[in-house]
Amino acid sequence: VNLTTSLHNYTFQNPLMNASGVHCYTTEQLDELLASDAGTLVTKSATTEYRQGNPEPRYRNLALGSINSMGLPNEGLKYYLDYVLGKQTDAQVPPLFLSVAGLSMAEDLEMLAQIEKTDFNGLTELNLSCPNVPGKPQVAYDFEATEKMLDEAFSIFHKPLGVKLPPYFDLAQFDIMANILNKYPLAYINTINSVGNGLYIDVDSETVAIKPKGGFGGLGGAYILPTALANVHAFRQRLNPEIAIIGTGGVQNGADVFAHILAGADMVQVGTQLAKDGPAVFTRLTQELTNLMTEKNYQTLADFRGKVKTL
Ligand code: RRO
Repeated sequence: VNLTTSLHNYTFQNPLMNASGVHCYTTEQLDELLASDAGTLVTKSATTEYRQGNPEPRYRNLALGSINSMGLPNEGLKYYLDYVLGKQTDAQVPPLFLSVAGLSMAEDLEMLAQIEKTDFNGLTELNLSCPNVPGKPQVAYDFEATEKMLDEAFSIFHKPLGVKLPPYFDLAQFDIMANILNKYPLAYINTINSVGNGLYIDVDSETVAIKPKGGFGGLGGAYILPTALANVHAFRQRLNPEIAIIGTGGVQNGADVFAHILAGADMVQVGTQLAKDGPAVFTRLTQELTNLMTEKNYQTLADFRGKVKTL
């Protein structure tokens, strides 16, 4: 069995990686991902400057997933840019993903301009879907703002660029967003971010699970797998074949990775399960995926990618 996958001229030994925000704040955590069985990594979404983020507790594991309202805590773009630039000269290191999430279009453009000036040769991910900064709506739920953002981004940025999208729930939203995305030379889309503004309530204590925003936060884990698969598949049906898809959301085991690829994912990211298990999760997931492919007599990911059957 061969787990090799490619995305926009980049090749990876396997399709698995962390979801941005999980185990990728510090160089120590990033190094642990590089040392793991993940195919590559993405850094925590950066702003131009260090941010402390929201008050704790701001992340909780739940029986069926997770809820978070981190509020974009990060070390600032320079920290993550220095990290990827330092690693990319090592031939053992795969191509890396660098995530940015400005609090305004101007901040996004400033960060893209900074990256453009360097010789970073990996992929840049523009996060248009952070659900947790009070007063800042998720950009990608505003179709006009998204189009404007992409117009401006591609006018100044010429390296491989992807966008991180929030989940959509209406087929009309997929039509509109795919029409916009197809106008640009995107390397990929990453779908989905957490399902924004869920509310977990513990009935014993009659209390919410996290402190920021009165308990509202982004859902991850098993709660969101069908929504994630729907977004991967709906976009695969609508996007130009040149735009790759990273499937993110609800992966607990190798069968879930397989399902994302059946829906059309080129690579698959792991958030909540990585938070629960640590980087060793990638050893288990690659093994479970390999076992399942062997049982099913598939040699490569291309043998089943996008080939989900309908009734
Ligand atoms: O930091 C966060 O609160 C956060 C971000 Br930027 C994001 O994109 N998705 C998420 O669930 N949390």
